[in-house]
Amino acid sequence: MLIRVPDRAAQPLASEITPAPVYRNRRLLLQALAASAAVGTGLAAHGSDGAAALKATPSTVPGALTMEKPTAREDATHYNNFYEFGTDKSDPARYAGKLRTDPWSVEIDGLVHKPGRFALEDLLRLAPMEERIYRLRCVEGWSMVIPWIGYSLAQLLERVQPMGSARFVEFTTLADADTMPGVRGRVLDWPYTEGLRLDEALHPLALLAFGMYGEVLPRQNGAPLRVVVPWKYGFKSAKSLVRIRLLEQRPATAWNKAVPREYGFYSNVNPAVDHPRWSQATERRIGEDGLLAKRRPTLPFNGYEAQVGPLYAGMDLRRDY
Ligand SMILES: Nc1nc2c(c(=O)[nH]1)N[C@H]1C(S)=C(S)[C@@H](COP(=O)(O)O)O[C@H]1N2
Ligand SMILES: [Mo]
Repeated sequence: MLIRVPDRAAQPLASEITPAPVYRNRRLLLQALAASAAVGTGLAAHGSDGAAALKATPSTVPGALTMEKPTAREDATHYNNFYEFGTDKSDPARYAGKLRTDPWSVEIDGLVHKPGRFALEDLLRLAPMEERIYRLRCVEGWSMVIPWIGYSLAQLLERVQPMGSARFVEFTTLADADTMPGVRGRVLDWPYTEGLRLDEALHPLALLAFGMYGEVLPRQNGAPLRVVVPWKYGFKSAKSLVRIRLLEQRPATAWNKAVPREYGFYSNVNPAVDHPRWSQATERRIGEDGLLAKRRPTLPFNGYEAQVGPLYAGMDLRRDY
């Protein structure tokens, strides 16, 4: 097992597990120094609960390291959408503790030459772990900046060798009524599924994430592995993945099935196309609220247009929302 709960005394210093890009401005450097001082006094770095550290090196993928200040870990782990655990933002942190993430495996099938069931241990070793600091924009109008750890989804997809006929990728996530109270209700048609066009899934920014903030993913954020597609609304980034299937036809996706008029298949972040019930022009950054905090403008493709814009050349993004 690569992931095990480490002996507290053997935990690395925050300076070893907090990658260099996080130090890029003075304010962050001071925070990091405070965190390493906390280790010296026996308190856990990151204010976290002793989760296993996950080493990573800063990503060299263009666009992968936003310079924006990361959201506080406490906010990113206590303000979540993970409807399998309930619809309240605090439900995932409250109820996800029961999720069993060991053993875990992911079935990869459909139009691939090398289908199979991949154990988490093998997925953790498949490619070097990179830190990527991505903006995450929820379709509800809020955003965060999260330092993820993982590698490009393309590295896994290339391993299974998609057939020439494969055009789409479907993601299926865990639906376990015993440990996930939300799955007993009917908010969505479980299991949660999502999908991407194959060329989107192969874009180097599409991330298969195993960790965040220097540690393995907390359960409420999609342990033990999830997708993160930073240029799309957050619901495209499926948590707690159990199956990846390559298809010729576009797969059905959970939110599109539930409310097709509101949630399209593409769901690229687009300030020019409003949700039928609210504007998408601006967003609230979590942790920066308060009466005087200004909403910030939402950027096309969530700020990743330079990297991913060419994927959509010639498309009408009002029709293909
Ligand atoms: N399986 C599953 N994945 C999911 C969701 C969910 O309800 N179930 N919610 C999505 C939504 S709406 C968002 S905004 C992001 C939130 O990720 P975070 O809690 O790690 O910030 O997860 C996405 N992935
Ligand atoms: Mo979301």
